[in-house]
Amino acid sequence: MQTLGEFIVKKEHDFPHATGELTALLSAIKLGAKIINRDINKAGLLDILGANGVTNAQGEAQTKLDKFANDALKAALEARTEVAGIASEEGIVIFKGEKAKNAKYIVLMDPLDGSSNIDVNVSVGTIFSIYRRTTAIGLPITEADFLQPGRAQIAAGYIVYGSSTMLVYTTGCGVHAFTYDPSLGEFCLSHEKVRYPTQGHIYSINEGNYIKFPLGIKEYIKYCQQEDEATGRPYSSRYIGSLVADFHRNLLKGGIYMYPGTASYPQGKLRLLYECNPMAFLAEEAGGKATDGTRLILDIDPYPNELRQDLKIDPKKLLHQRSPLFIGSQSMVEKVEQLIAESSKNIF
Ligand code: P6P
Repeated sequence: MQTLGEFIVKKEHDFPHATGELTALLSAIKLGAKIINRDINKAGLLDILGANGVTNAQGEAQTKLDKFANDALKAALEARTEVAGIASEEGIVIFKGEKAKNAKYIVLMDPLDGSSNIDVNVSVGTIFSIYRRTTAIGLPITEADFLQPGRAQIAAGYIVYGSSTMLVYTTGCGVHAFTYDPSLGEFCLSHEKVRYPTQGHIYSINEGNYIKFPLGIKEYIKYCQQEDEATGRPYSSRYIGSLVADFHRNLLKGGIYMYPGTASYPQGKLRLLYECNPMAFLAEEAGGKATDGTRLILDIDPYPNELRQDLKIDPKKLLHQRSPLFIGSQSMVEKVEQLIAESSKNIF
């Protein structure tokens, strides 16, 4: 039985900064996760379900648990000396005081992804993404510190609140999974160095949007449904409507999750910075792949020079930019990329 803290100390060479700092960062996230887990499990008994009458930065109805989860993680991270600020769909919070001015790291997060599923008792998740600040130590960070390409992440992970609660993270040296043991109040190592199975047989996409999908996506869905013994097709369609839960199942069993651009969401629905990037870091570290259909997610620059030069651009608005997402087993992602490329040549 190895706890998350013991594992980090044992793997101290894995974290290129300092084990103590990663331990402190992840223990703050662990604390937030335990609080969220406790209240999700009793959600039906507490006055904590449903909307709270507030809309978030993009006009989406915020649920009571979204706010609760955001506040729990914010408090846990703000209490640490390692964190200079956080960002989520609720916006950017630059922590105040000398401690924050000298803190090395920033954290982006989706405190409760898929929260609308809680009312119907379906798995949900917390996603986190950790970077070093770009502003010099000793100065307050700015919004631009949160607009780094995913390739610059130093750690990322998620907590999935399902039949068991699991924390899955990477620091760039493999993906490791820990299962929460409520009797100990600890996350214990259950899967070390998780890797995608070479071939996956599961595809996850909201086929209700089929009519609005680009041609290449329609062709890939048909490809998944064809009979072909050599490639184990037809694949199984599994879509929970909760990115973390779909990603976690596909990571362990092999598969692909897709959220393409649609008429309702031309750039896809998922947020590049606090959903796509952390999941893409995990996917690549587990031998998988994550693209927007043509570019690797981790190579997308959220704040390119042409925007930095344009003083009319408010960096805060770029925090919530969306991206199409194709993520999972490498061979499956490459197949959909191939069909997207071929269909784009056949427009006329
Ligand atoms: P749709 C949840 O709102 C989420 O961000 C992801 O967790 C999930 O995969 C997706 O949106 C579901 O979106 O449009 O299929 O309901």
